[in-house]
Amino acid sequence: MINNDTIVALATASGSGAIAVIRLSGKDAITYIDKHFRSVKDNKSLINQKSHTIHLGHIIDGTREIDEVLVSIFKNPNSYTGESVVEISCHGSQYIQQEIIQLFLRTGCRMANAGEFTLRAFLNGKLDLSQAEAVADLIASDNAASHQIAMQQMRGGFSSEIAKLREELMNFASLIELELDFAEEDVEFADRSEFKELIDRISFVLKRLIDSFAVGNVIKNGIPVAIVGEPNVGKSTLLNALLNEERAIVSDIAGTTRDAIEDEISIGGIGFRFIDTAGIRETEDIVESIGIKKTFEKMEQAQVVVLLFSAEEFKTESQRLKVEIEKIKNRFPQKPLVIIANKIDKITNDELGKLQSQFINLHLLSAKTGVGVESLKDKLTGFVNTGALRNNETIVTNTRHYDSLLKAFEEINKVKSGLEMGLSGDLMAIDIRQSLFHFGEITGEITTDDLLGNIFANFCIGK
Ligand SMILES: Nc1nc2c(ncn2[C@@H]2O[C@H](COP(=O)(O)OP(=O)(O)OP(=O)(O)O)[C@@H](O)[C@H]2O)c(=O)[nH]1
Ligand SMILES: [Mg+2]
Repeated sequence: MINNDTIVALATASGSGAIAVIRLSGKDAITYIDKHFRSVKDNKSLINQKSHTIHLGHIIDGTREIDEVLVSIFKNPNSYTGESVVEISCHGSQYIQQEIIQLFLRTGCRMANAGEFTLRAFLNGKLDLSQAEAVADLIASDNAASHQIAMQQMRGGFSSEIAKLREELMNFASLIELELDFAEEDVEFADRSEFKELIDRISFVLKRLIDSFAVGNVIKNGIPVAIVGEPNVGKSTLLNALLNEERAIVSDIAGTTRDAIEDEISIGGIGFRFIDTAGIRETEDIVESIGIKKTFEKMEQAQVVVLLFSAEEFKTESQRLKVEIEKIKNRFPQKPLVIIANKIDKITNDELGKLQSQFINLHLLSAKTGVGVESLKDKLTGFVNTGALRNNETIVTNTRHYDSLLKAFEEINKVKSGLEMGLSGDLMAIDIRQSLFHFGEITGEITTDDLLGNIFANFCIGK
């Protein structure tokens, strides 16, 4: 992939705003802007300006002024992409944005593909592949946790950990391969006990990174929490209370919610996706029964299930509820379950006390008055293991990295048992090379055009 052309794209969000930024990158970026820029004060040529300078002037198409703008100049190789980059800050009218972009397309630029600026940064060695992916994660981050992880990955925390292991392993691989050249002499350049120590260390780090994906995946995608229960117990009211918004229709008619309703909020810096579901009951109604089927699917997919009953029912039908709770527990034995008595505003304090002694761990709540909603949020964050996050450890959030780590781990374990069995150097070298390959996949020492295409296609245009 060699890029000889100069690309252009809108870098800010599409639509109108106070200011928009249009970005050019490539060998002719500065020549092109110079053609269409007229300084406000003097007749300066942008070609002769220093890198990292900003210039006030007009974008002109022949004699026509399109806008008054600020132009920032970054000269190759000191820019985001490593090429010459020009950023035009113009007034954020969509008309102006389009006029300027069209002007540069006519001048010789090509419209940038999704993620192409970052792709070029990668190809020019400005960032490695996992850092480039972190750029997309950073843009997508919408809570403190995903932001923290993306920032850490973008700074290169993850890559440097991988690169270090890879280098050490590479050194040993070379020594072992060197031994092969002296096969007749039966020499050992690679100290086997040192090697074993390294393999153990690598295997330990890989295991930690692989395990971190359980947390990372949850942080990146939000934690799905299904709110389930019989009709009319207040599931939709609870959803609204959690979101602080009238998201779902609430009514005293049983069977109000028929389709699952989802929305996300951040609690304690972590994204939670709440799913309000159709109340579970026997029904003849076809639409409702489809909704109920969906409820069970959502429970299946959820990380946590919030099971709601009405406090009044607890009072009058406690035996039945015990059976219902057992049913759910048996159906989803692995799933963290929060059992809630809602509508506690409708029962007396005495009755509340009784309830609590009868059902341990029952969460008391009134979705209507808001009592118990905050403590429910605390309980939910308790389900997320945030230890790694607090300690600022590297957390893997990317499925591609996770896959490569698993494969590398598998190969390293082969090397390990090879060492234990006294496997010959040539066979061991193969396994080592394989694990090196998977390390390289993460940081991008080893890539294919297909892989790059897939990764950068998920970026926005202009990034
Ligand atoms: N007093 C009191 N009423 C509540 C409370 N929570 C919900 N309600 C009322 O209970 C009724 C049913 O509430 P919804 O939130 O629609 O119940 P739901 O579980 O979503 O019901 P379906 O969608 O039919 O399954 C409404 O009239 C709510 O105002 C509460 O904490 N206290
Ligand atoms: Mg409802």
